[in-house]
Amino acid sequence: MKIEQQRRVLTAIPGPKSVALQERRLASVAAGVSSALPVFVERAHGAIVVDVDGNQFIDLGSGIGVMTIGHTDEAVVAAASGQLEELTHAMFTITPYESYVRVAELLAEHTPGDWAKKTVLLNSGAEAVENAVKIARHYTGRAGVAVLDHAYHGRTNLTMAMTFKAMPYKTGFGPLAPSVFHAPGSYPFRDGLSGPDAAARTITYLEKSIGASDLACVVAEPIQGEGGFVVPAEGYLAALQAWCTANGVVFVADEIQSGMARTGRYYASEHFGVEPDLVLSAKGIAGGLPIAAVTGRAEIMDAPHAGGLGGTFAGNPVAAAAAIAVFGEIERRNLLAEAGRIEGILKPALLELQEKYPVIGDVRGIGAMLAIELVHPGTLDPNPVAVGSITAFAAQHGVLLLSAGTFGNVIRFLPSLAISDELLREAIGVLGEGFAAL
Ligand code: PLZ
Repeated sequence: MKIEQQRRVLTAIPGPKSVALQERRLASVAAGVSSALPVFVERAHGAIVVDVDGNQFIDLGSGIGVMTIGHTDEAVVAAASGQLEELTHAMFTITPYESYVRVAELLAEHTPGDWAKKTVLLNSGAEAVENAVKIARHYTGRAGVAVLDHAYHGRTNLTMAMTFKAMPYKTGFGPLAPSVFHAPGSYPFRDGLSGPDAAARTITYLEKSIGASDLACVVAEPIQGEGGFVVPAEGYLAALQAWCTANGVVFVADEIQSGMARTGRYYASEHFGVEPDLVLSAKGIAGGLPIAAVTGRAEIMDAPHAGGLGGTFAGNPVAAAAAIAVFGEIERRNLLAEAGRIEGILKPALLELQEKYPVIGDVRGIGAMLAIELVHPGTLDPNPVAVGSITAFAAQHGVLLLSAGTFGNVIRFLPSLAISDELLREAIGVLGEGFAAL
């Protein structure tokens, strides 16, 4: 291992070099780009991130679920560096190359559904969402796009409109794209509804407020990411998909955060018995290189005319080589099983903390996508202040923890599947100290 897999706090957090860099950053980087923690990172490997002052953090966020197979994974680094020397760019829509095709084949193989599939590659998650909507509109000849409350789909004009939370994503950035409708979803901890009841509520909204004949697609995250790792009640997604199928509405699963082995299956949809028409991948697909995809039923994907989809850097050869390496490593190291190992350690520990600290209202998630929702004890009132205290405590003690949630009151755990039991237990220890210090 290039970096010892060990937590090490040498300076105050942030350390002096980070503080100096932060000054330069404030003078040169737009204020709208903020950082959760003003600690400048220098290197990373496996589950450890090293900052410019030499502090080593246990990374429980993985850059929001991107470094799923671990930082600077050897196979990914070798594939990407090798590719850099062979061909850095060609633009697939001018002259194609094999790696793009191979990524499409791998996605067809590993996304849910046993039917003919096709793929378009893009640069970012938001771009994948945009393209899914373009494809669904072309296929159906309809304009309406339905999303769920608490959803996050991106920061571009269309995806900003599809995202639920105004602040910080939408406030002041309008006008927003039209024909986007926000339907109530399923949030068992807060709405207390069963899957069928929550689905009935969503479907009533879709039928009465939009009308199926004007609806091109329903876009849903099988487990909501930014919204707070909200796991829908049992049966919810399947009922929603059945309604889509019955009404000629394209069902799109935004698996940008929940996909690529994070939950112990390639795609979280599999846990819910759902086979979406279109599946979106990004984040963890290429070990940190920017690439994203829309994959789905061939007849839907083939609806747009030749030349209708593309982009300069979309499906870049270096990122595609990295993606092929990620698929290879998931198989070779049987990483799907690692998500279960992580859940087996982390979830019981979180439930134990919940028994001790009633500020933890809910423990939820699947595999290496787990979360706790903090409340004022005995109520559902969100407690974002406690989240701030815990994440700050963790950072001071060498653990990177991310928050989430519409109310900012969720702590999410997205460790790399490469994290050892030891490191995970050590991070849990720090978390426990954080709660004791609250
Ligand atoms: N869909 C489900 O989670 C990205 C955004 C962080 P991009 N989520 C993290 C931030 O503050 O910008 C995301 C997601 C889901 C779409 C996206 C968008 O992916 O690659 O950030 O465009």
